[in-house]
Parts: sequence; C-alpha cells; structure tokens
Amino acid sequence: MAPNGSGEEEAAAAAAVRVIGGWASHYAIRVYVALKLKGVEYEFLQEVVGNKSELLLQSNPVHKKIPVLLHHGKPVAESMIILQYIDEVWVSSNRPAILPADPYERAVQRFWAQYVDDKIAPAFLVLRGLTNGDKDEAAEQVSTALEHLEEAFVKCSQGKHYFGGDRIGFLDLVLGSHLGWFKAVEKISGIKLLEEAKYPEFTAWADRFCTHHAVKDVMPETDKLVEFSTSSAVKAKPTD
Ligand SMILES: N[C@@H](CCC(=O)N[C@@H](CS)C(=O)NCC(=O)O)C(=O)O
Repeated sequence: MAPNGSGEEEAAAAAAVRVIGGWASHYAIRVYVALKLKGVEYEFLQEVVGNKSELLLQSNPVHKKIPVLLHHGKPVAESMIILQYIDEVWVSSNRPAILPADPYERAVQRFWAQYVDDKIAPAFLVLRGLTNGDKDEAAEQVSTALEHLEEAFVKCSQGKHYFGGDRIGFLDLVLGSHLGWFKAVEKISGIKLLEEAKYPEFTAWADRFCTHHAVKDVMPETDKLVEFSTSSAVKAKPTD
C-alpha cells in the first residue's frame, strides 16, 4: 500500500509504523510531532533508561540510541534523517511538507537544525550535570545560539509564525523539540537561559510551538523532566 493511499490500505500502513523512543527524549519528540503533523498513526515503544531493548540494539546497532522509526519493520535511525524520511514517504496534498520546496531554503533550515543539535543539546548535558564542562561556558553557548536563532527566525519566517512560514517545518521541529528541556535545565542549573526581553521573537515562537495541537500532548512537563534528569538511573547513564 502507498502510505499516501486511503481507507483500509491506509489503516494497514499506519499500523506498520512504530517509534522506539522515550517520552523525555528531545530527539524523539520531533519525530512524534512530525508523524502527528503528517497524520500518520504509530505505535510508541518506550525504551527504559539504562536497559536497552533487544529491538533497539538490533535496529540501531551502530549508535544504539533512540529514536528509531520502524516502517514495515525496516529501521531508520537518527532523528533528522527520520524527519526527512517521513517527509519523503508521506507526501500528499493533505500532508503538510516538512522541508521547504526551495533548495536554498532547505539548505538554510538544515544548517540551523545541525547548529541547534551541535550547540544546544551538549550545553544542556553540561548544565544538567551529566557531562563534564564549565556551566557558565555552557550557558554562554546557549545564549550565543539564542542570539543567532533570534535573527534566523526573522529571516526564515518572513513575518509568519514559524521558521517554516505559515506552518511548522523542519527547523521548528528540531529546535522546538528542545523547548521542554529549556525550563527544566534552568531549574536544574539555577541559570536563566530564555529571557523574553532579550529574545522576543524566539520566545513568542516557542509559545506558539508548545501550544500547537500537534505538540502540546507530547511536550513533557518541566517538573517531570527535572525529576527524570535528577534520578539516579539517568545519572548512571548520562545521555537522556
Ligand atoms: N543524533 C541522534 C541523537 C540521539 C540520542 O542522543 N538519543 C539519546 C536519547 S535523547 C539516547 O538514545 N541515549 C542513549 C545512549 O546514548 O546510550 C539523533 O538525532 O537521533
């Protein structure tokens, strides 16, 4: 069945999509939101921290990390690759595109998305006390990233609500999936990261993203993330 078919065939295909993930994983959250935006039903397989399942080890033997998308049993690993896979497989007029049609705009979104994962995610691990590093330097790294992203938002959105324009796109998904952790990291580290007065465009975008119908149910609560992060099991396995 073509994934963009309809009726019974569509239901059969939907059942064939599974995500090995975790409720707190920023990298997995972007996948849940992308599938929701595309209207693709999926089965969620929660990994237990510190006890990797056989399915995960078999599906992502190189990195052994979540998320992994299983499509008719075939594994796709690495969250950004999964997003692009989802965009390429589920194509039809009622399924919004994740990446822009224009190659240059696509390149720009991919550039910023990579920047976000390179700069924000590692700094958060330091601020959570899970990897070694200077916390003030990590906070500075986040602050520099926010300055760049504030500017990037103005250029990419062109006066619209999202980096992707009128709707959530690739960069919204990649950056937005870190938003739940911003507040949790602030609480854990005692360092304020997201100041509305300094980053007005970013904070307004963040509010819009978190309250979007495809996002609000999968964006974890701050206190739950703080509890998750500080639990001894996670400290023993410092990669969330
Ligand atoms: N670059 C990967 C990163 C995935 C990642 O770091 N996942 C974490 C959970 S958020 C994980 O599985 N950690 C377990 C480990 O490192 O052993 C992606 O984008 O999918």
